[in-house]
Amino acid sequence: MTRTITHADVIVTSPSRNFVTLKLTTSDGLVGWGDATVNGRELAVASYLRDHLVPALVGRDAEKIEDTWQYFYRGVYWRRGPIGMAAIGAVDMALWDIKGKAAGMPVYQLLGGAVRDKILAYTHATGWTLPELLDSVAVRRAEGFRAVRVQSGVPGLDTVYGVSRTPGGYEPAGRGAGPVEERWDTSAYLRHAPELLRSVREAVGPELTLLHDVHHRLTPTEAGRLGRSLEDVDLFWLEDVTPAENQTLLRAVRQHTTVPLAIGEVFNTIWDAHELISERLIDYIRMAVVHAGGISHLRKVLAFAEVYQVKGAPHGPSDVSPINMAASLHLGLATTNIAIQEHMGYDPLVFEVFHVGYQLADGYLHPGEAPGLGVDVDEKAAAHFPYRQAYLPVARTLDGTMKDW
Ligand code: GCO
Ligand code: MG
Repeated sequence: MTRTITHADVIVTSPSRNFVTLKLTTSDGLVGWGDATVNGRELAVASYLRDHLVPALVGRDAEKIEDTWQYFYRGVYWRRGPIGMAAIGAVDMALWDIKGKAAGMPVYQLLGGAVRDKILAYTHATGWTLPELLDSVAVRRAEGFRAVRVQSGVPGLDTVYGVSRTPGGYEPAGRGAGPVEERWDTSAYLRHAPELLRSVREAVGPELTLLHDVHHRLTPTEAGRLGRSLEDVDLFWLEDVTPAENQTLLRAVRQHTTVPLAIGEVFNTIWDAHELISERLIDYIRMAVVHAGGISHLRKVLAFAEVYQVKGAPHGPSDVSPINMAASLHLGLATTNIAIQEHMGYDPLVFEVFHVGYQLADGYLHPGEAPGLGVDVDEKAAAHFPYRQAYLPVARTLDGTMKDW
């Protein structure tokens, strides 16, 4: 019996923030779910799916995951890019979900089975000042986390990436008609960050795993200097030190510091990272399942990285849906060179729409044993939260020049 795709529906919902979800239904009544969310550009992916992929999906053989991936990647001519790759990523996730449900197995079993019992998670701590940041770290530790990303305010700046001015989690996307403009001052940041991170390490002791995200703000020279000044802090990694479109620039950073480097949350194919990996200019590759064209492509990126002892550490912010998180956990459980999974967490409203089977306990994640990806979407609940316009901020330097956010 051929299992064909009979329906492909795109759902845009906003339970506290926007998510784009693909639903595939097969001729024998199976349903597969995929995440297609690109923060701040949600409707572009929804249109790419609805207007361009859905017409070609209906009637296709639902069993042919790899062939469908190749069909949409090679068949598009204008290939790569975040919008197209997220759309392919959603199709790919949904097809793995269907294959798992058809087999009665969790997707990690289809990927070769578990190579570990559970996946180490890291979460975020945020504070405007050092005492606030330390309080936030203490809360995260009390929740069981063993690895925490620490971000703090910078004296002289009143908005800083990763830092919340209100209690609770940090959410960069602002709802409204246009992006918020933030100010950035690299000198102020470089004067402040080393001392701040050293103080955090002294306060928390040697065992807690600490990470820090620079969010694409530095030149290679500045990044080398920062890395060197942080070597005694024992960071698990320093993330996104440069914008990294130019992969070869990371060579300069490597020449100056042995601080572990992580990069890649905005990459979408191996072609964004092949030199970084093959020259071992990074230690961790951060692509998310959705933005990297799904499980099928990220699996290949990770296999390539394994050859060079580069590890995977998938992006897991609040702006990819729990379907992506589940897919990441299935891949993570079955892939030897996954080091850690980001788990920023979600607003409770998100779980009114997305019912998840994955578990977080004692600082570790597990995808669960339900067939497929193990996430169900409540379409009625989704309909209660219509799309709302939202943007990520933009950044300018103190003289008003546009800067990478
Ligand atoms: C991270 C990221 C996010 C991004 C966000 C943009 O490391 O988790 O940097 O916080 O800023 O995903 O949409
Ligand atoms: Mg990041």
